[in-house]
Amino acid sequence: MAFKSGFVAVIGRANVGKSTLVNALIGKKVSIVSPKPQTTRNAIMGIDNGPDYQIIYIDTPGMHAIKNNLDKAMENAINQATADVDMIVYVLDGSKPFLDTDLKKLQSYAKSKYEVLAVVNKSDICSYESLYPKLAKLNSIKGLAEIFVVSAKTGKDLPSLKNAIIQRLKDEIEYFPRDSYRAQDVKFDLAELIREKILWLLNDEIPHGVGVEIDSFENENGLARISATIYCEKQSHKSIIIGAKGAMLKKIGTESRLAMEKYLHTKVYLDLFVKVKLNWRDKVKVDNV
Ligand SMILES: Nc1nc2c(ncn2[C@@H]2O[C@H](COP(=O)(O)OP(=O)(O)OP(=O)(O)O)[C@@H](O)[C@H]2O)c(=O)[nH]1
Ligand SMILES: [Mg+2]
Repeated sequence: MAFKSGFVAVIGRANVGKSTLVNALIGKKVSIVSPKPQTTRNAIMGIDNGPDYQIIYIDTPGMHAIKNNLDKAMENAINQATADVDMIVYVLDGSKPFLDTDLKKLQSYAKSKYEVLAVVNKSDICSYESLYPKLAKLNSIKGLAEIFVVSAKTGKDLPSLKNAIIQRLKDEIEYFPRDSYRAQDVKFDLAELIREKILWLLNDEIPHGVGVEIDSFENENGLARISATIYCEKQSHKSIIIGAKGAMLKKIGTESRLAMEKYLHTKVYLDLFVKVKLNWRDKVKVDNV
């Protein structure tokens, strides 16, 4: 087969497993994952280089109601990500009821210029009896290219999804070097690694009010020196992030450092600070609103 390539946007509601799916399809971790909705905030590109193909996946933030500038920026990221792709992989959570808003969105994408693959994820935690009526709903949508039932977590039926994507690639351009699987810069990744730990270690609404910035990053002689600031919205959040006698911040720091060492393949020296920045989610710059 001649070389083929193309762009695939992965979209769907928050927490359905889009990032898990992208990581599984590529076989490498390109996007952070957590049990909390709205984990992904930017469009993240992950590249799958096969012997005769290159698939560029764009993992997007989950669709949700817009409350602040960060939400607007996230919606923009979805719109920009889908503007110029060849295919849309629309992910649904098979273990939850399908909402009308999902079906309407799917319908409108299916009518548009895009090739749309509907992917029902989390098949490992749902029975076929419960899936059957949901699949019937999807089947009634005209214009869907194909429907898949998969588990991003166990990898079940991912090869057939991947195959369907490969079959639909049309371009012949090598968009990225064949040895790369990421398109973001290192500082972005490092900040995301810290944010992921915060999502896992802290409960409820605090993580969503948290942003991470890398203040400095030097990588010399097998040692990376990284300084980062965690921004939160309230003094009470700051206290929780720091924890009793600094225990939580220490834990976030240690776990982030270990993840960074794995990612950078060097020893890491990490300095972490916590600052209160009121309404930082409203101060996010929103491009092209
Ligand atoms: N059981 C099961 N859990 C899954 C599967 N795929 C993802 N998950 C879990 O679902 C949760 C959300 O996964 P993510 O990949 O972060 O979901 P997302 O759609 O990217 O979420 P946002 O970025 O917030 O929109 C995590 O706890 C995952 O481990 C699956 O196939 N089976
Ligand atoms: Mg995600």
